Amino acid sequence: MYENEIKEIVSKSDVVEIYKGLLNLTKKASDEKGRIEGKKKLYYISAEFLIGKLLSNNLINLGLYDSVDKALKEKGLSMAQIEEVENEPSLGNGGLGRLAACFLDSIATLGLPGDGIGLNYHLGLFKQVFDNNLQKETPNPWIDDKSWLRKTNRSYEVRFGTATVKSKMYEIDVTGYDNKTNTLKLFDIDSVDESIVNGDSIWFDKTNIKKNLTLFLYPDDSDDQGRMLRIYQQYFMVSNAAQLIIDEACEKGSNLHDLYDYAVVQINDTHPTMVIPELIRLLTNKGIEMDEAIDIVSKMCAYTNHTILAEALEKWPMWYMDRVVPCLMPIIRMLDVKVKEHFGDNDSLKIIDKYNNIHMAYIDIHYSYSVNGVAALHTDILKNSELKAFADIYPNKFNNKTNGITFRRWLLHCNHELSAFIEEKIGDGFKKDADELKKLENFMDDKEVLNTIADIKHKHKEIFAEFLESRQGIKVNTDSIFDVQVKRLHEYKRQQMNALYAINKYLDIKAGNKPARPLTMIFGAKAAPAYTIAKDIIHMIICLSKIVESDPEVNPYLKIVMLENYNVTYAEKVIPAADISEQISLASKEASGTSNMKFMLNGAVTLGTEDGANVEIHQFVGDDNIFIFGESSDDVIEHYAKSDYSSEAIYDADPEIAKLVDFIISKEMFAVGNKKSLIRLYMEIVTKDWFMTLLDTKSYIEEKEKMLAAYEDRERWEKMMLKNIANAGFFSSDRTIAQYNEDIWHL
Ligand code: 26Q
Repeated sequence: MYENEIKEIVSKSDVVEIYKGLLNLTKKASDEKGRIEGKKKLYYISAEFLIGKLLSNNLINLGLYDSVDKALKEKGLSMAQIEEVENEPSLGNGGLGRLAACFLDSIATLGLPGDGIGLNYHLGLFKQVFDNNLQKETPNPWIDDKSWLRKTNRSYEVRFGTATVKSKMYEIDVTGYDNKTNTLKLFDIDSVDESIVNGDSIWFDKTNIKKNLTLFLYPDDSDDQGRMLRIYQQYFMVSNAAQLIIDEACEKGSNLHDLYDYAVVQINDTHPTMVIPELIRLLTNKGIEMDEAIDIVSKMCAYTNHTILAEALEKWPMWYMDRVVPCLMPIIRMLDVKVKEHFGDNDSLKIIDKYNNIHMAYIDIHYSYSVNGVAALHTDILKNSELKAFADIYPNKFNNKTNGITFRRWLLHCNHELSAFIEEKIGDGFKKDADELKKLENFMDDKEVLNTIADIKHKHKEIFAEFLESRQGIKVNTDSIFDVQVKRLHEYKRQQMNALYAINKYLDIKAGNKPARPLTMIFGAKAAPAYTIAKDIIHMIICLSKIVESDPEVNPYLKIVMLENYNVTYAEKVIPAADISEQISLASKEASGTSNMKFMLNGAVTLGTEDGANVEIHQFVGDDNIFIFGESSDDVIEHYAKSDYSSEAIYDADPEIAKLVDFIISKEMFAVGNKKSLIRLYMEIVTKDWFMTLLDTKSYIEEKEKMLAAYEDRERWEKMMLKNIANAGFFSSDRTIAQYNEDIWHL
């Protein structure tokens, strides 16, 4: 199909023209596939969709990739060169946003009618640059004539307390793999003004809603105005969503009393919570009685929780909401009163607490019909501790949906070689039924298969090395072990513990213990602009990389790399190249993790705690094919309950650990780094260490040493790789989405 068009496009003289030609061809092809239709439709509302570049992904899903690739090769070009032309939209922070993108892919692939609803942030999340070994944030513009956005005529009025705005809806096609098309709908306003941003910073006037409403994703919320803007964005998103849902249902013949037969809303974390009162408000405006409106809305909304960190559970002061969304406040107050009528004046269930804060998650739990966690352990913790009061009154609402990833992007696209080799061995059934990967276990003793898998890994180390060099001018040894930790920077994810390992290795080499094989430690992480300690940790890692780099005694054996502006594109390069997948969060804190699944699928072996979906990965691969260490989640939860953890006690009692922590404020570090930042980090670890780094540091170092030794037993390691790939099937988002549909959406 489209052979002649492809030939003509590829014959153009420059890569930008070829890209644009392929963009238009892809848009046309996805349009010709037709839309996925059905009486009932899913609306997946999310403040974030971290979709990544789309060209290759769409070509794969439309079955055009191989023809394009072949035509390009005939002209001496590669797909990678064309991909370079496309900007990556940065419409998400991390896991939650990327999950939403994987879900859209699987929803379309399974042929389910379901659209994403979000915001068209012009400058996205910030772009990270390193300046003086520190993170600096700059804008990340992505919308130009090479983007996938399509402007529509749909427009709604959204009324805030202070102003009224008129929206414009944009669309991006979501192609299903060998299936029809859904859409991602992104709302925006015409009056947004990118020129209010100060130079190449992310500073802007936060008061002028008409100019800044969809300028950035999650503006800095370290002050009242930033937080208020967040509420403006959230309400703008859900008011558009609610109006769209009602319009589309009416077009299909709904009389609104039966709205739940036409629409189901998945609320992605608490950010879209206001869709509940907004739908109730709109239904009552259309003449439906309040009690019935609440009943209708509760039957159509389902909520996903992505975190158990108290500080990330949104609660907003009532006065913000009074100012920004006054028309919702009578409804929210009434929802609160009804909870009290039912359950009495119970503090742990109240929507509006005694300090007049509104708990967004509690609106979701009381007024939706499903509440789910994102991994088995996470859901258990929600039910048994964090949200126990709710699980007791609504035992049937709670359910688990372990996260998944789309194999189209995270295997077929990012690792063509592995995907093709798997197909050669077990056929192409795994592309639609991921469980078929299990057939690879038949080759566990096939030396040739094991060797080929190792060769593919090496090839991806080379591809990554070339990419890294072109991006950051850094060279890495592709015969070294690639040890990778890429994820948002947060203390609970414990990049600082991995950095303590680096210090340990550095000191060890200095003491004369040369490792059997060089180690390349790769980090990638953005820190929230106002999260000081997170930025201090990035600074520490960059300083360590400089120290190691300039020390000829150490640099043949150890390399530390901090990827600049880690994003989906970088992930697609570094994950297939990884040997070790670092998943070292403090047990009980990582809801699921999804990079753990991507690494596994690409043949990396996990070094992790029993946290999030690591627990399930462990169950699938068995004790011999994963490296587990650290305190259990039960014990961690008990430490918090008893407040009996003291990092200072560990520091005082263990000179080995003290030596590593002290290095943070050594003369070597001060020579390359910022004294204030390093001292602040040192003090934090020694006197606070809220996420118990020092508790697990020893067992972490021991386990990692075991892992490096295991790597030298090549056959054992290759078997571990194969075992991980063969058991990744469960973590396909096609499985996750099938379960959402079976248990929640019923499309
Ligand atoms: C909340 C209040 C105020 C400002 C910002 C926020 C906020 C913003 C983003 C809170 C949370 C997020 C993002 C959370 C997130 O990405 N969670 C991750 O979700 C993944 C998908 O389920 C899981 O795999 C990860 O474990 C979880 O950390």
